[in-house]
Amino acid sequence: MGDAVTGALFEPVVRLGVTGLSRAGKTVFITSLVANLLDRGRMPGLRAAAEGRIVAAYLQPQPDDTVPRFDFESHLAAMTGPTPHWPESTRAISQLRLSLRVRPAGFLAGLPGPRTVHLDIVDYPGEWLMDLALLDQSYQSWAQDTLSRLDKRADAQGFMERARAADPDAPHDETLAQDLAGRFTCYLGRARDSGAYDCIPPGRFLLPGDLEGSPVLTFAPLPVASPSRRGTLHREMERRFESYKAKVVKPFFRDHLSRIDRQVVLIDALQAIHDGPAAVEDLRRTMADILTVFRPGANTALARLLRGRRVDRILFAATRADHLHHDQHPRLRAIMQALTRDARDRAEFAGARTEAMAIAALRATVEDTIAHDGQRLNCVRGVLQGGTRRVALYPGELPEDPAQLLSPARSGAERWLDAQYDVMRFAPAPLSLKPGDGPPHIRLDRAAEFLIGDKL
Ligand SMILES: Nc1nc2c(ncn2[C@@H]2O[C@H](COP(=O)(O)OP(=O)(O)OP(=O)(O)O)[C@@H](O)[C@H]2O)c(=O)[nH]1
Ligand SMILES: [Mg+2]
Repeated sequence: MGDAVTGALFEPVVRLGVTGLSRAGKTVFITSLVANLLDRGRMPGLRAAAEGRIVAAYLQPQPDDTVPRFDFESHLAAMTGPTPHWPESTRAISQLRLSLRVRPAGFLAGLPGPRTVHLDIVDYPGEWLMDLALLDQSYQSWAQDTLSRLDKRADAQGFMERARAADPDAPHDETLAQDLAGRFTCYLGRARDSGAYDCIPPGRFLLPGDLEGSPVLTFAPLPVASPSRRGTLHREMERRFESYKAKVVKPFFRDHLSRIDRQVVLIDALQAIHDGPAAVEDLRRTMADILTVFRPGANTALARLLRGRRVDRILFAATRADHLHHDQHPRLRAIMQALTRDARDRAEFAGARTEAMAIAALRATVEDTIAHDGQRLNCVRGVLQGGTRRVALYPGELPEDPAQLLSPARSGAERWLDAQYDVMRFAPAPLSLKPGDGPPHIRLDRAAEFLIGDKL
């Protein structure tokens, strides 16, 4: 019994959730984090690594047999191979176990030998989190909400016309249901591609995986006012909506989310700032929604699904900080902190530690100073994606006071008053890594310290 107890005590498992909307940088983050935990030369900000207490790190078969393995080796080969490129988009949940042999610190330091800490990293699409809003809604209230939002968007009018023309009380017609669902899905895709940060559920419509074409994904919001009658289009839409909640949304929260201890939410804040005040406002709303997911009120459907389990640290990380000269990093962080604080207030959030950072999981640029119109500009240089030319990027000066962005965003301004922020896509740079060094990054070690440092 002594052994069993020591085993359980000294082989803790930390489940780290990594999420973010599509293209936020989840795959790159996990790949670089794992590579930098295997080779810790660039991780001085992770205390256990700096103190030399991590004696070994190795990948192990993960404990969940039904979740796809995160394809670390291929992603790393893509990013650090002879012709470096970004990894392919990944569209579902995946997982990886990294085990660390750690010499204890502090009052446990007298214990014999190192102990093992298992880090289970789970990559899942942020769109799936947004489905939480559905759990407490009926088909009718979801349809009304969604239609009133879509009504305001020009690019949704194609779908809206069809939805208005359809008679919910007519007998169910599968061709019509498919047509409506198809148009609705197309709209969701367009909204996402145009940078709508405020993403509209159902999240699985855009990332269907092996559910593609199945009835749980073949429904759409219809203008309905009265209870559904048997055999009608309305009744069938309602049934599929309920089925989506029961068979898609609930299992995700119950089987995956409920087991997460630490969470990082990756956010392409620079893109949102480039897109303007409305995008920044969407982002702030989304962050509050995300916090609600991790700390649900006691009597909600989610709290029952999670059975009391709660995430205790959440990091909001602005990715691609390598697109800014380091003299602007504190400003990007201040903006993220202000957004996080706001989201916390909105979500009436208490209990877990939250932190905001500006990071780059894989640094693709170098810093430079150029002369422009008699001024010296601090910029970054890199090779543009799909090209071979090295270019300099001066994305514009972020304000020192985050309120200069957040206030216009909140008050519904259409564009920034006197500023403009550029974005570019850089390709990963060819690397020649010293033995013991992982890929170059910005503050990935700090992110790791916040997320798992206390467990090592
Ligand atoms: N410069 C730079 N670009 C990055 C970094 N991380 C991600 N990117 C860019 O962001 C894109 C998306 O990164 P991924 O890691 O594939 O994003 P994801 O969240 O896994 O995307 P999906 O799998 O499609 O949901 C990459 O193709 C890069 O262009 C980074 O640290 N630095
Ligand atoms: Mg991915």
